[in-house]
Amino acid sequence: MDEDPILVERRTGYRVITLNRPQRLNAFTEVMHKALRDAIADAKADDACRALLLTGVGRGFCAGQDLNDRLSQAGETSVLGGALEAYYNPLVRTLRELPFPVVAAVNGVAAGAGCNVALACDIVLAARTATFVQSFAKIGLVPDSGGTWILPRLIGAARARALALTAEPVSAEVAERWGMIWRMVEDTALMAEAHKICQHFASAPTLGLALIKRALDAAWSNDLDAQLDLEREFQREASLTPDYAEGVRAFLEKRAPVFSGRKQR
Ligand code: T3D
Repeated sequence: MDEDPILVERRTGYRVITLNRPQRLNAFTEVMHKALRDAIADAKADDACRALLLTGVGRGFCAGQDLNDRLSQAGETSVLGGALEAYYNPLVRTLRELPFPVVAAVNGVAAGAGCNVALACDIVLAARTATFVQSFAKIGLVPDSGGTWILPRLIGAARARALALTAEPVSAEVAERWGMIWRMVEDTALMAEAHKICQHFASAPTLGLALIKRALDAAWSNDLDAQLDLEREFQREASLTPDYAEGVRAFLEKRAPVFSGRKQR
């Protein structure tokens, strides 16, 4: 029997989803997409889940689409677009819209859609030996899974254009320097660091964090005027959460806050 294409671990206040097709550098199949979609939906539906950690088994994070599924026995390829519509695009939208932070622990090579799925996460940590590759141009394709949108916004037009056109790999060290990711850490420290961040989020003011995610994403298409209005609305919304009241009380009482992350205590 095939191994589970993803592994799910419940930790206190967060979940860990691990891509588990190491023999193919965790490349996506339809089965893996469906399992990932269900696991994320399950995490979203769980009130106790306040962060998500995404990583991979073995020496790869994810090598994008499993290309074995793109060649028929007769050696023909088929017209693409269906899997983007059905799986990749919903995945990227879901990661951005999840009402809690998503941390990617990029343990190894992240290529093609695997790279862009990682970059769609809220906080990207990468092991020193990890690399990021917009590998699409090597096989005549176009960066997808949000790559053409997010990459120039993260690292600027010149670097994004060159990476997309050349498919040159970027080391974790350079990715950090360019602002493509949050931080590079030593390989042996990667998971401990990723868990530490998720543990922090597990007791954070989750509703406020969800508003921060939405505000930052909206800023990319809003003008300043619209963004100022949005900030006012979101601040109003945040101020109605029990976590705001707790945060202020805790500050004034000089103690650590106890955030519920919920609408009501
Ligand atoms: O519907 C649609 O298709 C549209 C959606 C598209 C989304 C996409 O992601 S398109 C881009 C697909 N991905 C790629 O083109 C990346 C292909 N892989 C690579 O370029 C390289 O494997 C890496 C740069 C990622 C890593 O290189 P390296 O030298 O470290 O490892 P390797 O030896 O190439 O790979 C190790 C094994 O994984 C190898 O299998 P083997 O020979 O040991 O049996 C290799 O074939 C397999 N593998 C790696 N990537 C894929 C893969 N098998 C299937 N699909 C892959 N994407």
